[in-house]
Amino acid sequence: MDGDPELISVARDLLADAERIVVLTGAGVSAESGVPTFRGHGGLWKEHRPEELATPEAFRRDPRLVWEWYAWRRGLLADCEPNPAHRALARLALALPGRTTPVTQNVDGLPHRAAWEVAGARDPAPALPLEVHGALHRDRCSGCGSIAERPDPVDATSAAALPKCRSCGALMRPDVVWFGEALDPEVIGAAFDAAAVADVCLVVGTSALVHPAASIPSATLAGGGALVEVNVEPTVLTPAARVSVLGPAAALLPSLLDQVAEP
Ligand code: BJW
Ligand code: ZN
Repeated sequence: MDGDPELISVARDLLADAERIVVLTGAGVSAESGVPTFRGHGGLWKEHRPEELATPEAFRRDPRLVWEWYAWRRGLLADCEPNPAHRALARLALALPGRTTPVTQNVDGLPHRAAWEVAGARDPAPALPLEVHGALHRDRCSGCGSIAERPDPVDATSAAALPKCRSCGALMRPDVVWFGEALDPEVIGAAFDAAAVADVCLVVGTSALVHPAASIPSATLAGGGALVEVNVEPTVLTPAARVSVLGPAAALLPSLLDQVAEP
């Protein structure tokens, strides 16, 4: 499915006329890079639901199991590359600096890699999204909160082998936001501020079921702006969208955005 050309044209016009755009991406934008989504077809891992694994309670109960899951996902990501959807979004943000705010729920770091790739000699900053759910490649201390980059794979074969904090000795954990945990108020606040003044919120590849991130498009609607949705299937946001284009993000976003991003 490659999207209805008429709907793509309406979406393109809305984006071209917008002074300010906020882009909210979810797992679907990375699906064509080979990163599994959470819900629906081919969603994540074994018999566990993310809601049952991605919680502080699960980590307290069985940190080895949780680390095994995240180590497996880090391993998967090592073979994944940004796809044409990530690059199209990076081109848009670089073409409209200060007018586009990219926000992602994804922890895979692929938008950052696309931003650096597309920016070349330019500053990638306008295309680096607000990562409202953190980043998978970083560790954070479950005791003192200190952050560490981890270039090597985590050994999750035994509880004793799990990584410990160099400062306080507590267990390290992935630097991501689990269910029941607060999002960084500065990061999620900046996303809501941008959404509230955006003329268009472009929502790509999210089921929009996980709050507060799923409420970001509502802030644009409340401010009088419009939603443009790109997804392979309808979502809870579809009835509120001015235009909803059905199809895979990597196939649709380059043709949808590249004319908007032209100088
Ligand atoms: C494609 C495609 C292609 C596929 N092209 N599209 C209000 C109402 C109800 C509940 C709550 C509420 N407010 C808070 C809650 C509770 C909870 C919550 O939302 N629960 C609901 C599930 C019911 N929220 C929280 O707990 C949050 N914290 C919080 O609220 O704290 C309050 C607090 C304040 C003060 C002190 C203490 C606490 C935290 C939420 C954290 C979510 N974390 C995760 C895991 C991150 C780490 C990790 O990756 O392991 O984030 S869960 C998981 O879901 C991940 C994602 O970012 C997030 C969203 O998923 P996403 O991206 O939408 O993926 P999918 O799989 O759901 O959808 C993929 C979509 O792509 C589908 O639509 C496909 O069709 C589409 N698609 N291929 C285009 N090629
Ligand atoms: Zn520590």
